[in-house]
Amino acid sequence: MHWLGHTRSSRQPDHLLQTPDTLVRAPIPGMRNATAIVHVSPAIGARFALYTAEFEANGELEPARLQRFVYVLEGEIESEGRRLGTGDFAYLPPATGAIYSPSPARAVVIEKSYQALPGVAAPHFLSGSESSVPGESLNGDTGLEVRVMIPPGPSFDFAVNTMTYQPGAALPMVEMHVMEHGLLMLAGAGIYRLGNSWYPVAAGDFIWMAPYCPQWFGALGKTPAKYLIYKDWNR
Ligand code: UGY
Ligand code: MN
Repeated sequence: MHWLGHTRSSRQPDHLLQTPDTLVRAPIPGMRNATAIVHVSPAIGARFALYTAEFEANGELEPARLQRFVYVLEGEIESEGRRLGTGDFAYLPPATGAIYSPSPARAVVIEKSYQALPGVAAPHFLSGSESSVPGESLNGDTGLEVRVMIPPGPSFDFAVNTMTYQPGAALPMVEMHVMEHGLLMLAGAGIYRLGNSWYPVAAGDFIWMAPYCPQWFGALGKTPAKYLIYKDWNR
């Protein structure tokens, strides 16, 4: 990468592919002994922000004005009295839940302004472990498993899932939908169609898809491909 200015990263009006060679680290307000890689934010037109928080020992992230979802990529963090290890997640309502890291750790943080629905109660704190969420096959394809981390129902205005593709598995259709996506490749590799381009992608890559961005993925290689995917939901 960076050979004569080459990169797989691409920024288009309806999507962004961000590869590890182009990531820039910078602190954001409310962080101590930590830094952020902001993958997507309203700066590009998204209605949410998604960043990787990289914590040193005794790292801290203060509560945000917005609701948050946190997924631990590596190490251990603490929030609301819970210890979260690799693969664990938590939902934090607006203005709650500082995040601490006793030792170095990395976590995905998603922030979104909560859209209330009349007569529907706002969600409370929750935490869990991605590996204990039962996998559901997508449209009966046993090669493609979805794990839904946020409970369904109108309280939550977004969803965060993982999708695991066995080598050769693919989305059954090119999707075009009103929801936008933030996606972090967690493992494996494949080809992502975004708009009218087809990109090779691999673990560590990030993708943002604007509403109605045509999208399709097929897994390549000898090991499963897995990604974490955010979408606005229920509104
Ligand atoms: O939930 C989704 O919209 C998902 N199937 N999209 C995607 O994987 N690009
Ligand atoms: Mn989709």
